[in-house]
Amino acid sequence: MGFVVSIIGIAALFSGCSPKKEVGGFGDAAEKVYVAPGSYDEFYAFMSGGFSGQVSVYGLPSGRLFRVIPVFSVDPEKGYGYSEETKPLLMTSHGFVPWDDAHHPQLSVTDGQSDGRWLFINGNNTPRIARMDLTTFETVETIEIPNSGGNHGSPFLTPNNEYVVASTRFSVPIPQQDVSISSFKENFKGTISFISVDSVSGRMKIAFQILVPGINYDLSRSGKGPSHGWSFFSSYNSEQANTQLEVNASKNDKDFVAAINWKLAEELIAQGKGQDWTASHYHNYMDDADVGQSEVLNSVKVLVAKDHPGLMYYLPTPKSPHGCDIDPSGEYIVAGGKLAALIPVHSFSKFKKAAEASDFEGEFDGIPIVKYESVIAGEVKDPGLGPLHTEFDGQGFGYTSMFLSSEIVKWKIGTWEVVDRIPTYYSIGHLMIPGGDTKQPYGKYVVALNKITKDRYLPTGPELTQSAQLIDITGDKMKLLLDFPTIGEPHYAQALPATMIKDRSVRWYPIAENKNPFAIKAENESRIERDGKTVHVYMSTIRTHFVPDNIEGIKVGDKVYFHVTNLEQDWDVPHGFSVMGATTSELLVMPGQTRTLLWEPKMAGVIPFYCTDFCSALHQEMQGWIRVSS
Ligand SMILES: [Cu+2]
Repeated sequence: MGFVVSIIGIAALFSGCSPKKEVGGFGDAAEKVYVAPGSYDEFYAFMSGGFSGQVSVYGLPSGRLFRVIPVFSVDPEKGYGYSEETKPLLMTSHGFVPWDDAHHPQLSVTDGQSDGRWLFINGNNTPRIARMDLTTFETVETIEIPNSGGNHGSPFLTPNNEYVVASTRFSVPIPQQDVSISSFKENFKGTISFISVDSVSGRMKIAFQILVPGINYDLSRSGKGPSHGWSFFSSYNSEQANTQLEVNASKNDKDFVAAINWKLAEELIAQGKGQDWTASHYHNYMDDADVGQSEVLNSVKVLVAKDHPGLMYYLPTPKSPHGCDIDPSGEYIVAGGKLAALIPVHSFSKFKKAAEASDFEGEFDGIPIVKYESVIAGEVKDPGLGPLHTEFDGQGFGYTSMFLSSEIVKWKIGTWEVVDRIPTYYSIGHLMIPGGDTKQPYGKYVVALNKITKDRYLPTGPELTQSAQLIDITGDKMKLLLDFPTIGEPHYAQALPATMIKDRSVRWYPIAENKNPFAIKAENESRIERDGKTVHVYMSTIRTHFVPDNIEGIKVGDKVYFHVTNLEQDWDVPHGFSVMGATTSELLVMPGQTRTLLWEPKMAGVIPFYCTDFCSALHQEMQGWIRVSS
């Protein structure tokens, strides 16, 4: 007896010493996420960097970080937003804005399935949408959205990339005007923007905007299958409060899911029913020469929703809904009522019938409200606290994130019964199943995108990393496999099978096809040209030298443009370039590419420059000098 007691005593002593009890994980979890050296991950996951303004690219199931794609933020690692070629991508009507809050990566789709061509993401703060090319993993286009106050419900694609859809989170006076904030109900409006995507080039253009009642539009999905042609948006603050929203926007028992018939909107625009509104906005894109261009557009076509019967309806939805997700069949619209004690699921076919029969319970600011009982398909009862977002596994189940009770809840489509739940650590926002918003999800995993990691990792001062958690959904019970840290806020993510894009990855740019106006195709084309106080240095770089490497004749007060062309034609051999005192960043130049650094010498002397990206055994010898005279 004494022996047993002492064993327990020792065990208690040891557990008392250990920093914490392990939570989650199971026997063969390590094996399931282990990707052996030299082997590839099965999925690419694209995660938003939230307030970092970037997108990060991870492998699943390993959770390894492969690349950070700068989107709305300047990035010294890649020279993005610093080189003359990429600066134009960050131009807006407010000037050069080198930051944004990026939330919802969205993979391009064909017939409702990921097609692996592009990735879109929203900038919340200064309303913008960006497009990345998945052959190069680079941002190639940004477009500003006018008549918007906060681009949160964005960019949710229609099933064939017809449109990137974006809604206004914060209603504001539209067009902007100097009015009292307390005149919210009279003067504040929202917009829903449909941005067309060219099917070949991917180029975006604001096709039309719809002016909608002034409430907060939060998240969106576009219909598919039977609901193709419609887009759905969760909304809150139907109270139209303008102060202390935590109380005043939570009073109504129900807010809405807004349904927009975009096929009808297209017809109305074609019939000339759109109003031309003055709305200055920037459209920035990398041109055929791989040089950023900015164009300023001055008007948009606007449809006023309440003037066009059939264009917009409200579906009553308890209670301050946040997420708005469509199941793979396109029949069910799931809204996460963040303050609701259940998950309401609307039926598209019931909604359509009710709309056609004018089965309304009233209207809100001129928009008909369909009767709740007439559109609801079912309610998932007692799901947990704070339902937010839902994704689908393609096997007949929905998975909903529960912010307040920090868990994922699995429920059955049709019976609406909860069949499983698993804790997350902690405070999950979005969740992601590879293809979980498409017609045919790939399933296999659900990734929890968490806000808080207290006591989960080694501490790093007052701020801890945010995290993602990989959960196996192949069996009846969800199983936690892995925690991994993320960049910025992993707000939302999308994933697709690696095979869809791996073999299409660009390895280098053919030098013969380099159309940059300042490119050189061989070392013997390198030269220095002066035009008044502007100097153009046409420079080549190849392992392991620059040409020219001795530059004389530069004067204090000159503007010196270094146009550096990387002549390498080999995979994974970028070169870097930087000059002492450069006030921006380095250049990072891909094989076959040209990038330009602007340098303004402030003092006489001999100034060194060098390659910043370790490229070979003689990388340290890759350097030169610039003589600056007063
Ligand atoms: Cu080098």
